[in-house]
Amino acid sequence: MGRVSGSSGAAYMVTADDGRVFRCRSFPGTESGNPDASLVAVGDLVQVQGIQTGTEALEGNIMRVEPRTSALVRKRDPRRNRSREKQQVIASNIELLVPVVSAYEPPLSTRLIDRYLVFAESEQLPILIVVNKIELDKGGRTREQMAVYHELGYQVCYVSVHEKTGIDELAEVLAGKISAFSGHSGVGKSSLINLMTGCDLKTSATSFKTRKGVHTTSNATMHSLPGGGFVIDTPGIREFSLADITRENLRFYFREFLSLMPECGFSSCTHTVEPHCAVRRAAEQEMIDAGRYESYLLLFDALDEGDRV
Ligand SMILES: Nc1nc2c(ncn2[C@@H]2O[C@H](COP(=O)(O)OP(=O)(O)OP(=O)(O)O)[C@@H](O)[C@H]2O)c(=O)[nH]1
Ligand SMILES: [Mg+2]
Ligand SMILES: [Zn+2]
Repeated sequence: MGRVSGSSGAAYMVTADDGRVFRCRSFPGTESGNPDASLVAVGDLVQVQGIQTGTEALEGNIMRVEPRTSALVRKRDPRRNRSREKQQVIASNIELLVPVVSAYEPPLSTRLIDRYLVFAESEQLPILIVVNKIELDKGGRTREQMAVYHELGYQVCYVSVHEKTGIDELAEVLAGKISAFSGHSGVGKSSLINLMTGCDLKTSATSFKTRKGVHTTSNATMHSLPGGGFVIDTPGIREFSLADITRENLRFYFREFLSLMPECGFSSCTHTVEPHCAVRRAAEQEMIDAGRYESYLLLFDALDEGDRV
C-alpha cells in the first residue's frame, strides 16, 4: 500500500510505507468507487504492484484505489473539457482543510473564506484558516476583518513567510495530520510549504499589473512535515465550487444561523425574503455579521433552483 504524492503527465508518484517513491501508471481496469471522479488523485491510498525494470528507477502499476474519506474537487466545465470525469479530484483523504488567504496582494477575500467554511461544515471536515503576508497588514485592518471568524469559533493562524512569524503555531496544528492548502493564486501556499518542509517548490511574484497571482503551481503535490503528517500544495483557484450544496441545505452551514432558525416564522424559512425571519432581523440589528449574511445571500442567489455553484 502506498500514498499518491504527485503526478506528472499520465504517471503518478506513489510513496510507499518505507519511504521509497514509485513512478506508477494506473493499470487498465484499476478499480475505483466513483466513475464520475478522477480515478487517481494526490492523497489516495493505492495498492501498487512493482515492476522489475533492472534500473535504479522504481516503477509500478496502481491496481486499486481505496475509497476516499474526503475529497477536494474541481468541477469540470463540460463545454470546455471532453473528459468523462465530471469532478477533478485535487486532493483526497485530507484530515484538515487549510484555506490560505493573504492580507494584501491578492486582497483578503472573506467571500472565499465563507465558501470554504460552507464546504467544511457540510463535510464535517476540520478547518484552519491561514492568513499569510500579515506583515503587510500595517493598520490591523485584516485582524479586524477576521474577528468574526474567531467569534464563530474557527481557528485562524496569522503568518508571514517573509518575516517567518506564526510558523511554529501553524506547524503545531498541522503536525500528524494530512492537510491541504487551497486558495487564490499568489497568496503564498507554496512559499509557506517551502518554509515549513525545506522543499523547493516553484513560486512567483504576483503580477504588477493585476496584483494577482500568476498561477504558478499546476499540479497538487504532497510533502512530509518535520513534525509528522503531510501537507498537500494545490494550484491556485479562481473560485471554490460547492458541489453538493443546494438552496435547501445552505442555511445549515452558517453556524450562527442555527440557534436563530427556530424563531423564524416559517420552518422552511430561507432567510431571504420571508416575513418574521429571525436571521434577517439579527443581521439588521447587527447581532450577526452583515458580511457573513451577505455571503449567504450571494451564495443563495448563485444557487439557482437545483443548481450547484
Ligand atoms: N510580502 C509577502 N510576500 C509573500 C509572503 N509569502 C509569500 N509571498 C510572496 O507571494 C508570491 C506568491 O507566492 P507563491 O508561494 O508562489 O503563491 P501560491 O499561493 O503558491 O500561488 P499559486 O501556485 O499560483 O497558487 C511570491 O512572490 C512570494 O514571495 C509573505 O509572507 N509576505
Ligand atoms: Mg503555488
Ligand atoms: Zn429566517
